[in-house]
Amino acid sequence: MQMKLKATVVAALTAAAGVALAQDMVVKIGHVAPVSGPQAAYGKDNENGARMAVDDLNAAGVTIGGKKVRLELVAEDDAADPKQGAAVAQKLCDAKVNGIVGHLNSGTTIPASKLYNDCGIPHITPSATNPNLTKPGYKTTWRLLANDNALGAGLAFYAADALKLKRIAVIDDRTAYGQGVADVFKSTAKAKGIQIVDEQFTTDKSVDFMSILTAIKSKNPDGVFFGGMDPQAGPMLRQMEQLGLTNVKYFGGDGICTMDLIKQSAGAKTLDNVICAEGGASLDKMPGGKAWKARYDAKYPGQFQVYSPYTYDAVHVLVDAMKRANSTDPKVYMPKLAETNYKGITTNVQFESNGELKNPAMTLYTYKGDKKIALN
Ligand code: ABU
Repeated sequence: MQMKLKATVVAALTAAAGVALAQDMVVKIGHVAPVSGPQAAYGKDNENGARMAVDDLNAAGVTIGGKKVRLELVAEDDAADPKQGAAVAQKLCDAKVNGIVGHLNSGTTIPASKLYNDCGIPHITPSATNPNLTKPGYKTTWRLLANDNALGAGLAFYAADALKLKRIAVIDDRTAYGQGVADVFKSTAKAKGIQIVDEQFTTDKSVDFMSILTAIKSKNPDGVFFGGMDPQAGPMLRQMEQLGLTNVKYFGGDGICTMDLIKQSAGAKTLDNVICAEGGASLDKMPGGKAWKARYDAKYPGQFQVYSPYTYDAVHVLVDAMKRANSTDPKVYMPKLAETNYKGITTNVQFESNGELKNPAMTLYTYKGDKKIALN
């Protein structure tokens, strides 16, 4: 009899807990990055950061407008392809997610930003750095790091003022990011008196650069700038070593400034010639960087690349705006994003009126052996 009563009480409590869970409002956070193809390591790192934020927020408990909410990550793969990026963006619009973190690449984020504007859902990119992203003035577009105007110019200043280089060849992968950052580097370098001795082009799928590097070698440069990502930069560094371009500095933006570059360059000594720039503070200088990285490494061993701290903050920035608006409805909480003043792990996040981050930091890095080292 007592056993039966006990079972009834347990069933009632379980049912009550079930009802309580069912009553939690679900808030869907979309996330888009390439988690397949050559750039999958970046995409997984981004997705990990967003998932960690969702897990942390759910564990802490989130209440919006007096209601307990449960966050759910809707993770999509755009394979770094602009067409797939647009298809996935439309899918997230149709699913009426409450906010979006992404995309990773400028080439996918720029076309997707129009779709998000049309469907009225805000997106925060943690990594797309082409300045054109914020030019249309969409109220739905936000960026959490410095753009390529800062990165390209910062690298050119370093080449001219710190390294006193005179002859630089420029290569880009013809993507929105690669071409954009290379253009800023070129114009700033020329203004600083550096001669651009050659310009070559490749793609974000190529791995053989022997012919363009041979052409560049004949121009006797003291530096090479590459606008592109690490699946190209790694093999390019190996091939530069094979061609004897071992005393040539190698510049690139945040796209090459990854932990995977160490693996991709497979022991090439030319890795030590790399100078790359990221549009934020180094982990050591981020307000919560070191402690956060230790937690990330415990949860996702060996997967850290570069942008996961920004996807982590992006989820929090969206939820912070929802909390201040007492609403998860994008129409209602969107104006609150403009008033963001959020102490994140990357920085104290505030936005300019065009969606760019206020006062972004920039860090230059080099590599020594298998270590990535901040120069400032
Ligand atoms: N910022 C470099 C990688 C992402 C992009 O802008 O395409």
